[in-house]
Amino acid sequence: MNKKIAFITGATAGIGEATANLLAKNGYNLILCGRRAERLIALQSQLKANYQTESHCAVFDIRDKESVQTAIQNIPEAFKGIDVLVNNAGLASGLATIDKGDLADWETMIDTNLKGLLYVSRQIIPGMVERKSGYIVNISSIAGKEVYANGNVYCATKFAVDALNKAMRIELSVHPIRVTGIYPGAVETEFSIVRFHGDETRAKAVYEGFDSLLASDIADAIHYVISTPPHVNINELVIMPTAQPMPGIIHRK
Ligand code: NDP
Ligand code: 8X3
Repeated sequence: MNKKIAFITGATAGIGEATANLLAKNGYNLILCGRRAERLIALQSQLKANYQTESHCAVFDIRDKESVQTAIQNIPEAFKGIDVLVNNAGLASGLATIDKGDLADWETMIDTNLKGLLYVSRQIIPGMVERKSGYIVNISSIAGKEVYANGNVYCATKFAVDALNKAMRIELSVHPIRVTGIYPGAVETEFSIVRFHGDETRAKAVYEGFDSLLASDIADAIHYVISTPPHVNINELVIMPTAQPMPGIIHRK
């Protein structure tokens, strides 16, 4: 197998799923990760039929460090030489002022967006260091650059991803491993359904009256950065809908 291998967390939906499709189309073999096994298996068959992609489904919860370790250690030999890690899995849970926030929501976001990203990275980076090659794409958010009202803990986790993105680049460029942070504004995915705990009506309203970003826009950016020549490192890409110049301002029709 001489195709490059990309490991994508959160491949069952949204940005991760769109990225899996685009990278498969562009000749990558894939390790597809998420908790919803049936979605990963369906995606695996679809990518095989459409692009002859070989993929391995790794079903695990990134919050559970033992599961992360076991799933990554059990990757079949043919997929172990990971070229690209896309740290995408993440979520917002709730939208409330800091005096009213739900502690369980806070813990879910911290455990997923920050600790989960660390658990996965800690398992994969040593192999990249050993092979002296690799590309890491960290999906932060515009919420990792600007704080908005009621975003408090979600923003804090995405600022943390920004810090880790910089830290990885400082520490890993010597190997040489390249590291890019991507900071999207509003992308219509399952994100708001998850944020509002399954309230689809409230989620739909977030994207009404303007053209939000599409998951495929972020997949295009990921494909672009990992396709640059080895002497180029795109440090960061902040990508916003034209109608959302900053968090909190959306020009609705
Ligand atoms: P989706 O809800 O559509 O997808 C989220 C993905 O993350 C799913 O595949 C989900 O898989 C996975 N995931 C969530 N929690 C876990 C977990 N504990 N273990 C393993 N996988 C998990 O949202 P998006 O595609 O929009 O979000 C992707 C990333 O982009 C997130 O980090 C998000 O913060 C970020 N982002 C999103 C923006 C947006 O407006 N949509 C804007 C800026 C950044 P499963 O449930 O099957 O485990
Ligand atoms: C998601 C972007 O602005 O909806 O990370 O929080 S925002």
